[in-house]
Amino acid sequence: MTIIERRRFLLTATALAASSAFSGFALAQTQPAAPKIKIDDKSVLIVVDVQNCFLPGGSLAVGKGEEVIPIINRLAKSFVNVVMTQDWHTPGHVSFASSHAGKKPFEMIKLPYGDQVLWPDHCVQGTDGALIHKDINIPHAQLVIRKGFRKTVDSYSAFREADRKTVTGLSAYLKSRGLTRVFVTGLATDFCVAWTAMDARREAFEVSVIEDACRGIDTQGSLAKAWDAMKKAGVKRIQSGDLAV
Ligand code: VGL
Ligand code: ZN
Repeated sequence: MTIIERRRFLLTATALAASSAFSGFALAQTQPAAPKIKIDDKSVLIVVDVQNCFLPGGSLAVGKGEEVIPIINRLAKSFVNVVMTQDWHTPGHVSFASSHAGKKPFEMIKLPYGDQVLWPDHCVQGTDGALIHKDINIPHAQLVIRKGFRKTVDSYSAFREADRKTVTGLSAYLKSRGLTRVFVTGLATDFCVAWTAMDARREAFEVSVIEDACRGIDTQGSLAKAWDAMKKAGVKRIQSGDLAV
């Protein structure tokens, strides 16, 4: 190597080292954050069953259910379109363990329309337990769908009752308003949220469940099973922080 060659070599080597160090630095600094999901005029927030019976002190309290309330209130401010659901059972409802001699809550029975989990009495029409929790602050919500109001048929889903035939009218309501993007929150992740989300997919809506705005009951592995089924159905699993709110 001549002196000149040696100088050129050293210069090139230094430049390469500097540039690769720099690009490594640049890569670490500018890793793009996933773009936030924008809420548009085709988006609707569904707030499922945030009712006294499912909250602390309620007859079917969902663990940490109260934690969803501030999250849902905050999210709802960014949605023009909000629908709430209300579990709304008759006294002596078929889904209550107390309606079946010798049966206990969380046992399963067979009904004409299929398997039914039995629950403690909850959300009886017109009782305080059935009220939407007082801390839910969404005055602009436009519709409350009451479900499970027939004595002999349960309804986890806000779209279709447990006989899988009777519709609630929610699909037609959303479609006639041009609402195609559904964001589901509330209680309980593994029952009413999951069934609502999967039925929304079946009705061809784009569906996201906002995980941290939901809490589950988780009886006999039901929470993991529900997430699995939702994934298969094409439901997106997102966090409230993924939304541009
Ligand atoms: C629900 C069980 C029974 C729910 C309603 O809101 O997830 N779970 N009824
Ligand atoms: Zn119920």
